[in-house]
Amino acid sequence: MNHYDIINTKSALTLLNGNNIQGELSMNVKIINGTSLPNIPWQDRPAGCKDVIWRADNNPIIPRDLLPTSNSIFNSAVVPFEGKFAGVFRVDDKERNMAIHAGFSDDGVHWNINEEKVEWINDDPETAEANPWQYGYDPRCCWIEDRYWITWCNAYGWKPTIGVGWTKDFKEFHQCENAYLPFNRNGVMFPRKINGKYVMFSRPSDSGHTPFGDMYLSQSPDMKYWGEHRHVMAPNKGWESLKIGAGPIPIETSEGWLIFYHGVLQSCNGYVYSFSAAILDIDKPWKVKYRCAEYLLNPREYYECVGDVQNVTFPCAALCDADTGRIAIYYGCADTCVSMAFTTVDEVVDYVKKHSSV
Ligand code: BMA
Repeated sequence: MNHYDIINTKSALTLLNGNNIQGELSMNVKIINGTSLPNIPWQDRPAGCKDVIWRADNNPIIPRDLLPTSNSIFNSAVVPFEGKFAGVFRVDDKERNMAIHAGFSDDGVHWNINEEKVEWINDDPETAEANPWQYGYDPRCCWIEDRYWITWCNAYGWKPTIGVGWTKDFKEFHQCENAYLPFNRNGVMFPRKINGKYVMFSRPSDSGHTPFGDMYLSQSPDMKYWGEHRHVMAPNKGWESLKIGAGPIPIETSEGWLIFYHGVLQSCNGYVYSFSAAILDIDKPWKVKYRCAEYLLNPREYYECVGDVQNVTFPCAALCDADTGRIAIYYGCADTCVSMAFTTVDEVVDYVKKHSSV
């Protein structure tokens, strides 16, 4: 495979003197198995901004009180759906129950979120009996083959592990068996089978506000039985020195799997959640090819620093347009609201490679 394939399309970006301009497309990094998303929500990098990832100027795009009953809406996942967009949202209500709600959007920016939480259908009565709903949070959503798979932090006996379910229409949601034993968080699926197996990241943890954690991945022939566990990454640099966890669904590129992940620093005033990117081997995704030594986005805007939990930027989804390499990232802010940020595949891959600690 030529890792520097150039693809040309009519409507894309080139970079000139650090500014995005409309023009002839020349993407250095090719997106594999991606889809055209000409309606991807997008804002050009603001004049004078030198950051690899830049924020939307209308952040936060989802306020905490979008629903009459919501205390906060954050750490949520969106996908392209029927030419528009749909998603699964973490909604904590005013009793402080944590649930997942479905939502819809024409443009990926303005969202209608259902007031009613998702009622999961258990196709197997034994699963229903063994795993009654208690709480669920931090959903991710991944199109694989013929449906949208959803993973989330799910209570089993009031102890967090990874819940698994699916939907085809964002109206009817089916719940499967939990993937793992407690304690676990940040279950994130890959968008296709690798070597004949489904693959999912997770971050084994403890019952509380886990003061540790490495990223692992597990493999499954059937979405039910998960094994062949592999260690992927441990905390490394200062910004992520306490614990790390997978974020959006990995993006397949000619350089490897592009992932965004969060990292936590323990300061004298509490945890600080930032995020960055890494590139993993396509066939053995537990092998890290490049890993950015620096964070790419950290809490510094008011809505990221002030809220129910201060200093949190927590990405759970990324849209990607295969034609232009544009990426729109959705991230939770201060455990309170949802914001968006933008980058391009070329820029983020180039930066990660040049600033890699691996
Ligand atoms: C993690 C999770 C996230 C949350 C973060 C910061 O452990 O609970 O949902 O955003 O802590 O509070």
